[in-house]
Amino acid sequence: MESFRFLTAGESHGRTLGVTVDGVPAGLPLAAQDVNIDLARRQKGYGRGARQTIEHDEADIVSGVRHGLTLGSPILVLVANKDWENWTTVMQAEPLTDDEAAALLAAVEAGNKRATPVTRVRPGHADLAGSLKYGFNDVRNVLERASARETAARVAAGGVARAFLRQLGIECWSISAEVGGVGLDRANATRSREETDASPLRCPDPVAEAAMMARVDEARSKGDTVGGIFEVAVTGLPIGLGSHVHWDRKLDGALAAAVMSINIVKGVEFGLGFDQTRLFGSAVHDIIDGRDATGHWAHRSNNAGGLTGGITNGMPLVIRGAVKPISTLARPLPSADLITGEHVEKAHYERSDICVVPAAGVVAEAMVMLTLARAIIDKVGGDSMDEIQDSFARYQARLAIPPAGPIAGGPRRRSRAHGLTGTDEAGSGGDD
Ligand code: EPS
Repeated sequence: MESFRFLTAGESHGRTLGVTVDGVPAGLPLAAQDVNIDLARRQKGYGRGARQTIEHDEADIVSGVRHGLTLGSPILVLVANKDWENWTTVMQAEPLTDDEAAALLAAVEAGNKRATPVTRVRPGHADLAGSLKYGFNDVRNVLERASARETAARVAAGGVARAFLRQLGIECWSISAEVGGVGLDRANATRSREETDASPLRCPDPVAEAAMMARVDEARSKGDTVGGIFEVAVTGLPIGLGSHVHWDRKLDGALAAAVMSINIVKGVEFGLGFDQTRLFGSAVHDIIDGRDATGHWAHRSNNAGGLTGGITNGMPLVIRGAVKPISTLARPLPSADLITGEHVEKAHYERSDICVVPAAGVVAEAMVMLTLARAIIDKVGGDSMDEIQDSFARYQARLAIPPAGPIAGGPRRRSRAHGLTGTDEAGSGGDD
């Protein structure tokens, strides 16, 4: 059975978001506060929209945990939408009564934007393809779920994975590496993790951050949006998560799929990423210095980003995601109407964000942590934290033990006929 699998539910302006996380081991200490820290981090960032001033995302853990410890049963976490109270009839799950339908129609006639069906599709959003695919005549039926509001539920699930990974000494964190074409300078990355988390764009380089903020201001003043690049790093991973033996067991593939699935992400790279295509192999591959006394294998660099052959190699995992500029523009692009099919001067506009690079980084942390938690349980197995911690420690101790030297031709086999150690025939291939 797959561990740490999860399903989210909820519309952006519906009553609540929710996530079920299944396959979490029993005995993991977990409280809402563990999850709330990440929910709050996801809401922040210079260039975030007005919605974040309405919401105060908080986890309501309703199942799978008893007296602060997980039970091994599915964990259901709800994150209420405070904005729901402004959308009750527009978004209600129950069929409308005649009176409610008449009130909604009257609201449309009075010019209420929330009540009015959306038909002018936004370029870059799921509006057009989603409406045609599902046969909708109101784009709201698509945009409510396509909205990145759903990522709050993923972050809630990620909080559970973070609690699990912490028990094994594994830490995951992200930064904004680029916003609106302005990149950080690693030589100026002087901020601590706490300072970075508290900074407007979660960038460790204060000089670059000021220029990034200027780009956000420029976009805002033009009714436009900006994208960028986030970087997720994970420390404390053992060698050996994932596998080289088959495409769907390669951990880089699983991580890339997890990060690519984030609403706004258009590209994923590990370590040196696309830059390595322009270098000679000798400048790319991380020289291995050897095993130290603790069993750690030192590499001189980490251009591979912590994974080789689809397997973690003991170096920090480094993943970057390309964030496209938000597709809802305050100065909308020309588009077309879903019903008439005709060109319109302005696409639909609905309150939105200017820049979500720091928030996307927090969502990527969640997706990465959920994928790693699954990979760890795949590797060491176990239903309870005690079991997992024991087998995780045993596996790491085993990595520190030098393997026996190889015997050319393989170990000698026993002869079936005589039950004796075979002769030279059993181990052919030696050339000493
Ligand atoms: C978001 C909430 C949404 C948007 C944004 C992400 O809130 P509202 O639509 O009520 O303003 O700010 O959604 C999108 C980027 C999108 O494309 O729909 C959130 O909580 O992250």
